[in-house]
Amino acid sequence: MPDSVVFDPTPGTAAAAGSCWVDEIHQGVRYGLEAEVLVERSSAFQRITVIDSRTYGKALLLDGCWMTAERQERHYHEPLVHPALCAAERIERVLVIGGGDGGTARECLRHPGVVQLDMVEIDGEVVDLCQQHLPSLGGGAWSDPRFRLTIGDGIAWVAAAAAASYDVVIVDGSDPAGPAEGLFNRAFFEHCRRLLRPGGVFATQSESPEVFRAVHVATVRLLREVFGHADPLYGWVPMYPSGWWSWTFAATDGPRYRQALPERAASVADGCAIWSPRWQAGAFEAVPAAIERELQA
Ligand code: SPD
Repeated sequence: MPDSVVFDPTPGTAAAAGSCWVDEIHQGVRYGLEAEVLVERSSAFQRITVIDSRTYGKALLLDGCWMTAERQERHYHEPLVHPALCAAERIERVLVIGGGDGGTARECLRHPGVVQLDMVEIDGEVVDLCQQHLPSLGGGAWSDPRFRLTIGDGIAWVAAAAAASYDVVIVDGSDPAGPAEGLFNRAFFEHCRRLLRPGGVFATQSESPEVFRAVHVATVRLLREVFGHADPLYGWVPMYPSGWWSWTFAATDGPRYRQALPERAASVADGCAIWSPRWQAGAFEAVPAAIERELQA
């Protein structure tokens, strides 16, 4: 064991030969990775970019915004999935809207109590490219007999689905522009609530409290109106703008998602890199003071 820590302060500069800087840019700030671009194409819905980055492995951008990367994705998928799956009254039937890279489905299917997982992703090209270039994201989910993939419109799916037909509804969309815009409004959230059985839990990614603060606060407020309560959970996805991220949870019968059921938690915790019941407890408490005031106003 060395007697002192070693820190290399050499700043990075130009990208290495064959690589370039790939950035998501917001309001005068760039969030970038050094990478080689593998795929750049437009689907019927959006521009899809797949890169091989020096630090985080293969990664996906949609319309120029970071979605996921092989060595970052657990920071995002574990906090989205496990507070919901460890708390719902039952978890037999799970619905995932979006989630085309497969990471959310993979984490859900680690719970042995899940009998059927419906995933509705609007862009089949995202699924194909992730299966081809980022296969570890979905892992065994793509061939799991409990998994049913529909390429279609998640908004239409929730509007058409029968009331009380799911135990957990998870929204893993991109930012509220383009194809994901309709995943952040009252009508959509009301349908999600309608689909839940008693004791059911809803979860959605709810953007950065720093870079997308207005969207974040509006999402939590709207969910509180629709469900009567909702709570944001704060964590980090270092590749996303500011690195600071949030997920918001609601349930049919009160904030049951704040407390992980010990047996469910025990069945997944050892395989997690970020989530644990202790991490979750702190993350629900870590509401920035100014946002807490804003949410109470
Ligand atoms: N700005 C990034 C928002 C991304 C939300 N979804 C990411 C997809 C990962 N499954």
